[in-house]
Amino acid sequence: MSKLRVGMVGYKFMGKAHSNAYRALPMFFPETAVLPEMTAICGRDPVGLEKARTQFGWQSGETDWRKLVAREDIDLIDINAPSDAHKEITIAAAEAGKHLFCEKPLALTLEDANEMLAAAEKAGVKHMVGFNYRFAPAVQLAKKLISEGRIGKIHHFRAVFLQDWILDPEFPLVWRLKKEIAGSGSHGDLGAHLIDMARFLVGEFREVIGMEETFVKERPVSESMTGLSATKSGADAPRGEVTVDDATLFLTRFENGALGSFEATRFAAGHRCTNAFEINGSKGSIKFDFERMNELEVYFTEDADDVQGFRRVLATDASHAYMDAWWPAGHTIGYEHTFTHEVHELMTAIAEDRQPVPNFHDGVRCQEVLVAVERSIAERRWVALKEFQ
Ligand code: SOE
Repeated sequence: MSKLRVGMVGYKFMGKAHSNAYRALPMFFPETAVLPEMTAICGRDPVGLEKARTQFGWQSGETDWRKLVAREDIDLIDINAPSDAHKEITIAAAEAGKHLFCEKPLALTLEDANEMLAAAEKAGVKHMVGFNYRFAPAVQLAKKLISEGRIGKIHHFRAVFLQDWILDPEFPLVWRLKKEIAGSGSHGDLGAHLIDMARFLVGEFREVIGMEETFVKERPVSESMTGLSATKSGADAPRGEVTVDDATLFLTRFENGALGSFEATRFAAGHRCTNAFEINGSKGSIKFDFERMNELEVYFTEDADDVQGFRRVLATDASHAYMDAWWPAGHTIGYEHTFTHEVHELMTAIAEDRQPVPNFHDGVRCQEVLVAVERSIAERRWVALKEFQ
């Protein structure tokens, strides 16, 4: 069994998710042609880094990503540090001949995303972008039903990504609320997943029009966050400006004529992680909600009249993507499994000498839609994707 030596930058929320995936892969997908070796983890704070290194099971640690990238005993660099770090690390890693796995959104700007893709292609390395929700078995089932024509021609794609973790105006000004670090707010963080899902299931976007709002314009300053929580600052803490959107909504017309609507917000009280879509076709419909990620609701117009209606399919049978590697039918899986499947695709693609999917091309396409929506909001008009291609 050959091994691929991984060096990972970042050790918080995504670092934990990726580490867990690398650890689970040999146990549940032992037949994967290339398996990861958790060679080195990298982060700036030596104390936090060492804690993560031992907890997650990495062999060594580096506090400077440049040293990590220069190491000869590393084949792939996994970048899950905040978005403003993606470009520099990715390009340096590509130039050092390392394969790349980068979290979404790929970059702060479309120009940066294109540069990252160009660097990866020039270096001839494999590149993957972290749109993990594609890898939920129920989503894979939706893709299969669509590809087999079982819901016919698609008319509508309706998607929402709803969270509420910054509803409290006293929630601190963490990095995800700063444009220079995150690129955008709900739009790039949550909307990017919806855009990728739409491209995966429906196809390319033709034109978009959007609107956005920043409901809380200033927040108490805070240094760090873990997952989606941060320590609240005192009442007299200095305030800083929120420079990203709290919510972004947009409409699209797809190249294939389908219509789409999208809503990404962190102000949907009661919604912790409602990443949901509905697709309506000429022969049926599909509904998915990540909070019930093992299920897919399907409706087929061809069902007999007396049993017409949505049915709930539990996508946990061995016939469903990835499920034969886990548990007997009916034993559900969770968020972390999407990352294991993602890393399975990454390792398999490298072993097969092909680009993983989704890769930096998908990251760039997603970035084009993000930017098109931003331009449409700034200029209050429909924007064609052709303007960027
Ligand atoms: C935070 O909003 C977040 O963790 C995103 O950054 C992830 O990409 C998404 O999967 C869930 O929400």
